[in-house]
Amino acid sequence: MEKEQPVSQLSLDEAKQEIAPLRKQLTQWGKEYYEEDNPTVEDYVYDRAYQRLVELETRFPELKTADSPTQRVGGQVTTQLTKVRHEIPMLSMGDVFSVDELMDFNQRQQENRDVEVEPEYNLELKIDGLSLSLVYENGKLVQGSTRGNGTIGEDVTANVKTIKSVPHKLPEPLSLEFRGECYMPKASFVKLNQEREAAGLPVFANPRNAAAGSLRQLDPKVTAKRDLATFMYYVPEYQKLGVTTQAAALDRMRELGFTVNPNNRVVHNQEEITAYIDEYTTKRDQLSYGIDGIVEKVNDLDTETALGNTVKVPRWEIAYKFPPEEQATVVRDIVWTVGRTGNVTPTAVMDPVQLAGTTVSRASLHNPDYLREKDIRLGDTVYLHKAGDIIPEISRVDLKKRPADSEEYVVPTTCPVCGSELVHLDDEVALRCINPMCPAQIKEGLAHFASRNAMNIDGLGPKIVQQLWDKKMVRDVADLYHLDHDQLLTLDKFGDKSATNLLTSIDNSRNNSVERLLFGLGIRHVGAKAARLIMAHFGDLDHLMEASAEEVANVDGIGPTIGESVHTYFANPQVVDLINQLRDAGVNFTYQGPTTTVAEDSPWNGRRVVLTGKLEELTRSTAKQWLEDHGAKVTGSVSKKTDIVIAGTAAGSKLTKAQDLGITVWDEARFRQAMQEEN
Ligand code: 1X8
Repeated sequence: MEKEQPVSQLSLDEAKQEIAPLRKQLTQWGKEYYEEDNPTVEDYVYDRAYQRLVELETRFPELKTADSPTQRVGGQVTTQLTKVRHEIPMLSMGDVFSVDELMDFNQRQQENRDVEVEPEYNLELKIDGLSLSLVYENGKLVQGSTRGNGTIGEDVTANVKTIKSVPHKLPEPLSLEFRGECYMPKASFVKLNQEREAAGLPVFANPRNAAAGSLRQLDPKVTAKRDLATFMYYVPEYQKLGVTTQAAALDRMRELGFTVNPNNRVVHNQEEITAYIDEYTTKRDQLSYGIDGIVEKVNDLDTETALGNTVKVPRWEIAYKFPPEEQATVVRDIVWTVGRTGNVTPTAVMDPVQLAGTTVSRASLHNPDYLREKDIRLGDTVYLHKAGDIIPEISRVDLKKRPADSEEYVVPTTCPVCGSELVHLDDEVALRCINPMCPAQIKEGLAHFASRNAMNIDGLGPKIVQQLWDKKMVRDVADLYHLDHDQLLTLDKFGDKSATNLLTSIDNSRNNSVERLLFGLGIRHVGAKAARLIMAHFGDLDHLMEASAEEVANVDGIGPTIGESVHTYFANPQVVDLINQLRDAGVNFTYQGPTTTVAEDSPWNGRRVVLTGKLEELTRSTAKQWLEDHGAKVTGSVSKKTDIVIAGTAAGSKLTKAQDLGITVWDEARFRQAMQEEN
């Protein structure tokens, strides 16, 4: 994103090409943010993309469309709450990402005025919550509503009345609308998520979503149980309050019994603006509520009115958004790994750096397009940030630090494991190894076959699979059923007991209901749930193998993609051969009725995890239970077999050992992110 061409250098055609997918992406993100209270990208990613669209549409007005995200304020309103119309629209603000941009904004604003002197500004904190309108009649609270799309919001009166900081009655008989932000304090957010976790409910991604999810409830009793708070900051009809400045309006609101944030400051020049921004960039982490920037407002309210609004945003106020936390480091290597489906993904390996509380040395580069787009090269100095505050990501390359002899990174054309030609299937961005005999894929496939939601062969994890492969004892899943005791004794650290146990597990798996087998075969797009639906319908594997793509697609809950994929898979003679071998090995092919499976296709299956140090937001037992429910083995000591160490604060020797052994270490936040992804 960082490396995109300046809009000024684009041709109309290039702009056209860029603009459609950009709009689609922004619409999707907007929907997730405004309607589902569930954003999938960080705000600044959205903001930058949005700005890019604004720039494109400004330079090429002919490309503007009525349904562009730039033509909408906020999202569309889709909940079942009663709708309310905002007589005075609730606009969102424009935003800037640097002091320079802020100064440009001020300059342009100044040009819109016929007064020489610069205006006084009132600076306020930008609270990370959702906008709220409170309407009073004769001093009585009669309506609370959300912004919605700016014109139509949602009626949350009953919910708002449960918030302690919202006065039901004012000391004066005013008929007036007040606006502000509804938020959830950081500590309450943490506590709420703990409780939700314990109750097995999905957690909220951040305090803003928690606030939105709590306020936009059909049942006010739910809202009442959540710790919501408000900061009020705006009175559209300020004249009725008898004030002339924004700072005085804040004081008046405080007198009326509203909670008003105490950190506003009236400033007069750039130095004072910069000082305020610097101060709160530092203090931000110490506040008990989240802020994502600073709001600058013209302090004189008549000047505010005179400046007015553009179609979409006010000319008298602007948000300065904090930059994300970043660290510079150097890329030393780009490694490629082959997944079960042949997906070949690059990972950047960098000099370790401290970033938002953890040591980071690897970041996924997702696919070749991403890598090319960012033009990341070996030896490059790059900036790392954490997406969603958790997942390390390279934001950009520092081109000034690029070594003189640097060469464009050449994406491999052959599989790093089997050497066969790599391809892009359909229009996929992913690079794939489509050699069905690729050892990496087969090994991943074997481990998947044995995994908990598939054939559930206890004791057959990736490490054993590796040995079975190296010793040429197993080449496909059918071979597993011909292993004998003596062979297993040759495996590392295998004795009589472990050999017997593994053979018993393998033997037991013959009797599994067939949906486990179908899932275990690792057919593209067929997850545990789809496998269950398909087998419940067809009853046994032979009937399924005779079915057309359409017949499979017609199963309730299944669609054409899976239908096609299943049909293509079974049309392969090598597959038919494998199925016959499994049949001969006595593996059950019939559906035996509903069984319960834990989280579908959980990546935690069979993982060995060690918990160490003090966890702040989760209890040790909740974490352990969750891991076990998702198929992980939680063990007490770190060894080479350990897959992941989850380290809380003050972790000691286990953490050191994990680092020595090069084992993946996660902090609590990273783990919580993973929990969220699974839920
Ligand atoms: C949004 C916000 C504003 C203020 C604080 N926090 C916000 N999230 C403020 O004015 N102090 S103004 C605003 C808006 O969308 N107009």
